[in-house]
Amino acid sequence: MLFRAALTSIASACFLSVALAGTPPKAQYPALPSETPAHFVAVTDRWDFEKRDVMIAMRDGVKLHTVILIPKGAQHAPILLTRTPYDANGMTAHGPSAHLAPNLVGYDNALYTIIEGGYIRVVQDIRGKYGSEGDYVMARPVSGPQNPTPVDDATDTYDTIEWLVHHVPESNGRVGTLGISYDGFEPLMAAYHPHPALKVTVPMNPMVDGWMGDDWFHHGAFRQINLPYIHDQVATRDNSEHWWTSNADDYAQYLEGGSAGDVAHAHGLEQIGFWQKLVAHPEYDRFWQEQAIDRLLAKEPLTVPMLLVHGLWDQEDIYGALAMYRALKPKDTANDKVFLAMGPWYHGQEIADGTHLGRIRFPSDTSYDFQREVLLPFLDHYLKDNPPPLSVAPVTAYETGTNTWRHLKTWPSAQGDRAPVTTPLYLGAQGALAFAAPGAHDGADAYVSDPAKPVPYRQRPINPVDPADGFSVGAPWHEWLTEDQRNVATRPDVLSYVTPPLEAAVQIAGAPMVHLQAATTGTDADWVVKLIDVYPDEVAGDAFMGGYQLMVSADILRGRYREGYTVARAITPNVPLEYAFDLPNANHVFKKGHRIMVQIQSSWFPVYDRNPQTFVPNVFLAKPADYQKQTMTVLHDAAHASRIDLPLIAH
Ligand code: PG9
Repeated sequence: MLFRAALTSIASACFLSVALAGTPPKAQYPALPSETPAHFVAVTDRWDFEKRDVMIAMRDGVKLHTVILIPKGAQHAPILLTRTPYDANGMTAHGPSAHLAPNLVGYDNALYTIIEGGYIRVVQDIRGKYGSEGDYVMARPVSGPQNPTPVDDATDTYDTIEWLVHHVPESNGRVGTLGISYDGFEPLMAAYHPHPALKVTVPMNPMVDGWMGDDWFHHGAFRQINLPYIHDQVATRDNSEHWWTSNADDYAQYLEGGSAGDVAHAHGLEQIGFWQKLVAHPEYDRFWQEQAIDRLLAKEPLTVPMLLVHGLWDQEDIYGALAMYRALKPKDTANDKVFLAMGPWYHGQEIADGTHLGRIRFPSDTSYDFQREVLLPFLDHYLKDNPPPLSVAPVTAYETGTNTWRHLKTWPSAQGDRAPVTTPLYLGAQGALAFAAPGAHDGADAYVSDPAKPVPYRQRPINPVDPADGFSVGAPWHEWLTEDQRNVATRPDVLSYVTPPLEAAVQIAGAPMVHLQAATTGTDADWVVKLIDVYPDEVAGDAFMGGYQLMVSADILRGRYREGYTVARAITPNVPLEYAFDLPNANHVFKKGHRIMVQIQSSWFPVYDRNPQTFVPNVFLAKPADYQKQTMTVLHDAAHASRIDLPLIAH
């Protein structure tokens, strides 16, 4: 009893103290002090550079995290600034190494400008990402109708440069901005009401117009392969939430997923502001027009020299650099402000290995050529004290096929007296393709486009693209535009038209223009048109290239935008209509003995979401029953001559 009473009183005392304190009593252990110091001080005196980590206040008080790497002993050094949503710390702490260059991740470590040039390197997290304060808005529009605040990437760049030139005494007060893709959008923003210390911008593969032909849509067809990017980029400040897959083949994954809206819903994208905006703006309305940077900068005075860098096989932003060039060039009357460098590259390859792209081999490292012959001299000229004279041509363009660098005055160019002449190439009967117009009764070809069996953009299985790993886990995502089109050429829903082997080389320089005469049994349709270089059946010394079908230019049009991009209109079924749209620029020579091919299909899956082929107000919200098989007819008689206008250079 006594024992019980004692236990009861101990128990009730314990209960009382737990109830009173609200926490269980601390267990008593012997002390074993932590081995981690409260504040570890890194020893860096042997480093060949100094690293400063600062928070720079913007005009609205928001502070942006900025990493500054200064070569030891630097004096009068120019500053190279990159503003990024991709983690300034991660981009500057590779290695880590006592030497500056090996710390620079990704594109930086390939840049001679930084490794050899004695530049001060600055990388900043844009507002709302990683170490920076503030709110994140995808490619934040400039202050104005789409952004009611007084701050944007242009003002943030201005404020950052203002701080840098007053707080980095090792600098010569001259600043250049450069970056790729999103980081390439930032130098364009820097050029909008620029700071006087900004002396040059280098937008590389920049995102310029997300609707027209860069990351989000191409001519109205949605690039659903970017859903994982949107998810990871916007869900959290530090991209710590990752897109999941449940199928090793992206083709099956998206097919089972339904519409792009259904796939997004399955991953919780309704929570993400940018996704809500995409769903609300499937058309080229004011939302897109007012943030297209080519339109914005075209209205501004042109003061800061700009080197636009473009990849001919850019799988993400194949539109932006040349759209910007077209918009700005008319203002550059002295031809000394807007420069263009164009190489045989995937998105950003100009800073990676440029000896080959997929199966296509080049005789030199084209990226190294660019860095050494174009980028470094360009930056040195505009940024260094006592600069060398400018040795860079207004346009430096790699000509594929002949694999030769061309130094030109403009693009598309008058190469001496060889300016491109618009020359139609006609589809014909029995799969023929010719410079001669078709005869009166040449006819038409038809195929059934079945949304349940869309044409894959690459050979299956298509490993999922993974934004958390640079879009490339096991999947040669970055090479897909150079993949052999024989993979799909024999499908019954792909039409191929081909010339005989060429008796002389055919050269094009510029944007081919599609004029397709076609009909559908449905009320909406996608048209994918691919201009292809067919290699000879055997290629000596390169077995893989025998008969290879290399796309040199290809794109998609969502048929509902046939009459204009601002309003979607249903297609009248069974009526031949013209579908006109431009393809990406090419600078290519189809060599003697090669053949020119055009392929036509109505899906490119899953890069682009499937067109239901029955008109629905918003394709994002299409329901399973909306997806219907339709018969597509491509016409090529005299009254309905389907053609591609080639920018042909006469020989
Ligand atoms: N293509 C990517 C991107 C650019 C701009 C907006 C969104 C995505 C990129 O590589 O950064």
